[in-house]
Amino acid sequence: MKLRTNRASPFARKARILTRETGLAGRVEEIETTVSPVAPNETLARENPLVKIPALVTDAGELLYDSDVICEYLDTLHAGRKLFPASGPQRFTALRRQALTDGILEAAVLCRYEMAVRPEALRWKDWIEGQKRKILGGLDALEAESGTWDDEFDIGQIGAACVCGYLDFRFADWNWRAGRPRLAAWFERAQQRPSVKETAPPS
Ligand SMILES: N[C@@H](CCC(=O)N[C@@H](CS)C(=O)NCC(=O)O)C(=O)O
Repeated sequence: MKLRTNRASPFARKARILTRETGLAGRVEEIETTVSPVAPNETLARENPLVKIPALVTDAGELLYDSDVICEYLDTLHAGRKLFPASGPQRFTALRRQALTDGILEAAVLCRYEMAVRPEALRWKDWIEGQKRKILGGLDALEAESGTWDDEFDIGQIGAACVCGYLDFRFADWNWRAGRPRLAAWFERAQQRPSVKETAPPS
């Protein structure tokens, strides 16, 4: 299988953590791919018409995107503990957490584009503040739940690790840990996992 990815991408990191947690890493070739919302990438466009990463080409040649679909597909390919709980309340808690962490990441990636890609004269401060409010509200929700996480690590926690890592990588000056001691302590522990360590964004 071929996974289009980028070491800086928090969405691609979800899939990269999942392959390492499930013993699938050897079956997935990671192809470092550059993306920008303002520069075409014809090769990627053939695999994902939305021209975003991650994008997966399966062994059967099927094209899969986005990170949610790729992660759930990969989770069907191993016999170990499932990172998408099969049923019941656990499943929907994990899926809701994935939605929450995806939403935070979407807002954070949009802020990054607004602040680093959009020409300075065209930047819209209120819009950035609006996205930032979603990010901070989402982090507060994670703070409220993360106190009970212990060693639990499913697609919800994978998303949370990608959120914390991306904020450290791109928005360290926002100091997301302030007032969020439980999430900060949980992330310290999560970072000890080889899957999280190996997929850290470039320093
Ligand atoms: N909903 C998508 C979001 C993926 C995404 O936004 N990826 C970013 C990189 S982190 C990207 O490819 N951006 C290029 C663009 O927006 O054109 C997913 O879960 O995979």
